[in-house]
Amino acid sequence: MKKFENIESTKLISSDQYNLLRNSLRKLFQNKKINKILLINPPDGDQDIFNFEVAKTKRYTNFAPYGLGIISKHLNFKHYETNLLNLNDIILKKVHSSHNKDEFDYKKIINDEIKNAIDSFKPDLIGLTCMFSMTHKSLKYVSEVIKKNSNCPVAAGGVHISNSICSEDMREGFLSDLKDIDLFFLFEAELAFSEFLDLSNQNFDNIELLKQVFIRGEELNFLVKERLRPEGDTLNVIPDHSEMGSMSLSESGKVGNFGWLKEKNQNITTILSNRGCRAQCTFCSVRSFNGVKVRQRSVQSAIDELLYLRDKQNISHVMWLDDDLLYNTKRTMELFNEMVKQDVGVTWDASNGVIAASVTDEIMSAARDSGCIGLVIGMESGNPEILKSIKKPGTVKNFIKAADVLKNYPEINSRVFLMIGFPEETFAKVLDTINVAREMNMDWNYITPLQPLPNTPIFDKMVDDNLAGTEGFGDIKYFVGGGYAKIGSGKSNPLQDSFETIFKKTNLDKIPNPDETKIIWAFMNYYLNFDPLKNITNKHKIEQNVKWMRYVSDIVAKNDPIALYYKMVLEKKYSKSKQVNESDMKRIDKIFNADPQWLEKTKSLGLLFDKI
Ligand code: B12
Ligand code: SF4
Repeated sequence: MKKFENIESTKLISSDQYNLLRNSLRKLFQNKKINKILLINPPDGDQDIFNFEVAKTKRYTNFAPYGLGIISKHLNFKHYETNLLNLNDIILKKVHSSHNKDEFDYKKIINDEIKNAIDSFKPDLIGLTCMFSMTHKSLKYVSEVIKKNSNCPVAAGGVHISNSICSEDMREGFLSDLKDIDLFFLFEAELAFSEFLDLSNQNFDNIELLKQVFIRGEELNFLVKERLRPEGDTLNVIPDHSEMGSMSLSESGKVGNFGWLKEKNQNITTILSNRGCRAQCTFCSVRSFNGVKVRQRSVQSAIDELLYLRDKQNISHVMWLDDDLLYNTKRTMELFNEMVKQDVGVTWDASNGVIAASVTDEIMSAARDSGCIGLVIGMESGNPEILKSIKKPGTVKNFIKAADVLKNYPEINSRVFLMIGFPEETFAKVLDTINVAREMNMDWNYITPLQPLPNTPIFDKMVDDNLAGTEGFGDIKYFVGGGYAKIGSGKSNPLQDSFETIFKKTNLDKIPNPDETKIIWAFMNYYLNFDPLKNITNKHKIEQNVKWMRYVSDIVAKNDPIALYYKMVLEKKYSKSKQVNESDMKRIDKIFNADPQWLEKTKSLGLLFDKI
């Protein structure tokens, strides 16, 4: 790869470098005026991981491309013309309008949509977004199709772009894999990008203002790290939700973790209030991406966006995108109280996780009154040593206290994020997590094996210790979260393994290997999530969990008798009927006939269908 210059600021470079950089940019832009910018959101998953049947069940994520929406608005302020092509939404909508798989051609849809958008809009520059490493291959494909159809410069931005360019271990492989992208914007780039376009329209006469960008140069590549962070009023921008397609996203995919709580045909989208997080967990890239300190948007501008979503976009539920929604008690109370005062009437969830120490009675009471129906606490581990080593903001005491507070708000479906598989985590330490989670007794536990992600301290350390490789980042498929997950895909369900004795037959001071981690996952999923469902008595909890189990059993894991068993148990409690549903009994016979191993498994767990 070409040598590259890592420069803090263009103000600090030599005149030779300055000229090299300017000439490279002039060559790329050919003195052409930039006015029209086509912004593209690639599908979350490429063709190889896209599964038509899963898409039909609406389990794939279909989030508003909020970052592109914000960028678009900033460009419009400066009179640039923009057009937003949401390929993720388009591909999911095409699945729903196709009668069968043969009618659906993933690549043709992408090729045609990109070609049509370029032919009709005639952009001067194309901007791509990419948030997840999992989307890398999809981004690559989209960039190749663009280059076949257009000669204009192509820029990309988003968390995955930023993290890969900033990671010394990843950068080279990343850049040689994405040859059709000319410019890479780092961090939150609405200001840096619009400044860049202004500079290009002045033929780069003056490049002192270049910020947070990687440029493929003729002789040298340049990485300018200096940031132009959005602060104050710049944060109070309401993106154009009709451009992002907010009104119909949840018709064809999943928006957040709590959509199953809402009635069908209600529109859900996302909204952003705070940027950044007060913490710096070692497995998370938020600190390096957003920088230190939490920046907050004005309460009124967030309320205005909610009212616009309700009145003009027919939205009845939103998911906050924030990393640290409850940061600053005074501001949080003001936001929730104003939502009540201004009669917003839109329900909300915090799928992304909140910090346990902020879950107080005062906050949760205001949260419930303002429409909160679901939230997740970020806990990860119940072992104090692990919590310290991953720099998690919270102690076991905090987590248990937060869970106690949430017991007073049964209307809110309250969940927790747990992680397993930290490099120094023994069986005994995992047991600590299990015991704390049991004590907390939350509505559901999201259990995720550690996935070291680029540009995080844990990733860098694991690479140094030879515990993680730097190749294959394009192959990352997350273990849970979203329909691209491996669990519940039907083929090999770890719940079928004999997980019950995993902690009994092992030396607890040993660190589990990857196969054992999978079995631990099954143990935790069963004993923390399914098993406690039979003891629920609170009416809100029964109602929520009937809906949840219907979603899990009827949509996510149709051939899993464990989910079906608990759905039947809860439905019986809910309807107070003595009978179980006939069609469910037929379903279970079918599952056992197809796979007799399941009959043994459910029997060994004491799940007796004829005794429900
Ligand atoms: C909201 C969120 C979610 C939401 C939904 C995300 C969505 N698709 O909208 C939920 C809760 C579902 C979620 C789930 C997960 N998430 Co998440 N999530 C976030 C979070 C907190 C905020 C993202 C966001 O919307 N920010 C606000 C918008 C405005 O910012 P933006 O899109 O980044 O856009 C800005 C810039 O990137 C840039 N930009 C973007 N595009 C472009 C394009 C151009 C041309 C330019 C110039 C600039 C530019 O400018 C924009 C404006 O400032 C980030 C952390 C973070 N702070 O980024 C993690 C983050 C993205 N998530 C992460 C992870 C790991 C996950 C999960 C895998 C967790 C799990 N194990 O289940 C799942 C996977 C979901 C899936 N697809 O299967 C990681 C991703 C790391 C990676 N390399 O892949 C992050 C970075 C957090 C972390 N742990 O480090 N997540
Ligand atoms: S609390 Fe959440 S968002 Fe904040 S650093 Fe930790 S994992 Fe990242």
